[in-house]
Amino acid sequence: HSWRRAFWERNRPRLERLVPLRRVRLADGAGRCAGRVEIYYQGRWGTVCDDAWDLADAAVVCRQLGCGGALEAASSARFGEGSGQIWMDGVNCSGAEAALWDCPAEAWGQHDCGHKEDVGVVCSGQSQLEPRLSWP
Ligand SMILES: [Ca+2]
Ligand SMILES: [Ca+2]
Repeated sequence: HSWRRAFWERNRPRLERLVPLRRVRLADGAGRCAGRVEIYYQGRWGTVCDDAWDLADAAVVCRQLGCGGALEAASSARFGEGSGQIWMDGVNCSGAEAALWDCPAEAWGQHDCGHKEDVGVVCSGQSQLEPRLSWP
């Protein structure tokens, strides 16, 4: 079905915004704006290796999540070891990218790491998106 492929290629940026094929979240931290960086890609959640991980990279994740600036770029699985794929390694953001996967890095899934090197971030912002479930 080449027409389908052509349609997809022509509309890819809009379609990916409607149906995100890649997502990012922070796991096992205090709230949704701190924790281990996890990336959803090809139907599976995975992690990011700490080789070259720094504050510029963390800033991109924090902005992408609507969590303000980055206070810390955590390495060595400070928020615990993830599981599954290690999707990114050698991440080298300038800090201006809209998404972590817009940053220069090794190819998806190419790494020389173990989960003991999973990265995390601590962002300055609090969750703006999650409803509060308790009374003040
Ligand atoms: Ca970096
Ligand atoms: Ca590496």
